[in-house]
Amino acid sequence: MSLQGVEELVLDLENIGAIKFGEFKLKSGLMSPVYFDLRVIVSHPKILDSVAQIMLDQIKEVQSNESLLCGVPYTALPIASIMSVKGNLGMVVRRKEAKDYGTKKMVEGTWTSGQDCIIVEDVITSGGSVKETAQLLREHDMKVTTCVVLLDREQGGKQNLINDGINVISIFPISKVLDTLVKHKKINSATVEAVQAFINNNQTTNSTNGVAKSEKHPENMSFQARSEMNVNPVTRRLLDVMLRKQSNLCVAIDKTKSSQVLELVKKVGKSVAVVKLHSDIIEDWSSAVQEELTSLSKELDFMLFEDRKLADIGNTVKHQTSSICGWADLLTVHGLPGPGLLQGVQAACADAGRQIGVLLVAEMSNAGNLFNKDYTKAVVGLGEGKGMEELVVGFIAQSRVSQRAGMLQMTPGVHLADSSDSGDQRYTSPGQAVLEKGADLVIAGRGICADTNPETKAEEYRQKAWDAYLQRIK
Ligand code: S5P
Repeated sequence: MSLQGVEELVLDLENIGAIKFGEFKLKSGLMSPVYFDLRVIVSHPKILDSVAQIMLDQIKEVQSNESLLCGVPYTALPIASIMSVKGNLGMVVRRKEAKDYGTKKMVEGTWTSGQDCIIVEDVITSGGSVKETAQLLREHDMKVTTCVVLLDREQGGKQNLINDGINVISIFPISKVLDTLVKHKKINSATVEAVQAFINNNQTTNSTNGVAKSEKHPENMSFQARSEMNVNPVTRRLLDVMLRKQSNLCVAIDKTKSSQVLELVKKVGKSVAVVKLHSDIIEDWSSAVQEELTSLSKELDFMLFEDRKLADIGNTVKHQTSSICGWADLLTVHGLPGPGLLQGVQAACADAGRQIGVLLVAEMSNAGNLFNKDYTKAVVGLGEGKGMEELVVGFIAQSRVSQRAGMLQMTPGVHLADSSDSGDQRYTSPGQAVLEKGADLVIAGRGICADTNPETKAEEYRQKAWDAYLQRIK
C-alpha cells in the first residue's frame, strides 16, 4: 500500500472512532489520553478490507505457502479471517471461553507438527495476549516466530515479544499515528505531548536489561496488564471485578448462621472483590442460602469463595467439590495429596459444566503451623505444573511464593488494630500485606465483621489495600 494509502487508513480509523483522544479511564484506574478500539471496524467492511490487505502485504516476506494465521480473540479474528481468504493461507482459531473447559480443545483447525503460525493482533501494549496465544500454539506443536499487529502502543510490547522469540511487524506504531494526525490537523501538539508522556511513563519493560518487568516482578505489574496476559478465565474474571471496583479486598465471613452471613454480605458486598466463606460452619446452610448468595454476588459484583481447604484422594475430592462448584467461584485446597486432588476438582467441574478457580494453600498465617520452605516450594510447583493453568488461580501465602504474573496471591491474617487473636492467628495491616508480603488480595475477617460498623470498616480496608497496590505498581 502506498504511503498515501497508509495515511488514509489512519485517518479512516480516526474517523470511525477506532482511534480516540481525550480522557479514558482504563481498567487499572489509570487515565489515558489515547484509546484504541478496533472492535468498531467490523461495521466498516471497506476499512476492514484495507486493514487485512495491508497486514497481509507486510507478512509477504516472512510467510511461506505453508504458513498458518491465528488471530488473537476477539478483535483480530475477523482481520485474520479476511487475510486468510485473501492470501489463501490456512487459519487456526484459538478459543478463550470458559465453556471449553470440559473438552479442553483450545485450538480449532488442522495443522502439522512444527507448522509455522503467524499471529495476527489489533493492538499491543505489553504484548501479553500475543505471548499467551503463542504459548498455546507452541503447546499445540506449532512454530511461532512472527506476529503482525495493526497498532503498537510502543509501551514495550515489541521488546517483550522479541524476548520470547517473536518478531513483531507493526503497521502503525503510535508515533506514526500521531505524526499523521498532526499533519492532517486532527490533533494538536498538546495532545501529542500528553500521549508521549503517558507512553513514556507506562512502559512494560525494564529498560536496564531489556527483560520484561512482567517476567521478573509480577507484583510490580498492574492488574490490568496481568488480566491481559492470563489464560485462566476465572482469574481474568476476578481481576476484572477487582479493577471495576478498585478493590483487592476479600472479606472472610466466618459466621455460623446464614442470617448473619447474609446480613454482613449486604453490608460489605459493595466494597469487596471476594466474599470468602466456610459454608461447613453455617448451621442452616441450604440451597436457598446458596441461591441468595449467588444473586447477591451478581447484584453487588463480587466472587464467592469457599475456603474448604480440601486434602484427600482425587475420588473423594471430586465428590466434595461437586457440592461446591455449583455455587462457589473459588476454592482452597491443600497440595499435600498431590496432583490427583487437582484432577478430582477438575473432574467435578467438568461434570457440573462450571469452572471453579483453585487456590492452593502454600503458607499459613497462624503460629505453630507445620509448613516449611520445601513444602511451600512443592505446592507452588504443583500449582504451576503443566495443565494446571486453567484451574489454578493462585496461592494462599504470606510471601511472594510464585513469580508467575498469572498467579494471584491471597494473604490472610489481616487486621488494622490487632497483631493476633486470642488463639494462634497472627495479623499484619492491609498495607503491610500488600507492600511487604506481596499480597495481590488481602483477606480480612474479624477486623471487618466483628466491628460495630462493618460497612465503614470494609471501605476503610478496601481503600488501604488498594492504595498500597497503587503505590506498589508506581
Ligand atoms: O493461613 C491462613 C489461611 C486462611 S484461608 N490463615 C487464615 O486465617 N485463613 C482464613 O482466613 C481463616 O480460615 C479465616 O477464615 C480467615 C481469617 O479470618 P480473621 O478473622 O482472622 O481475619
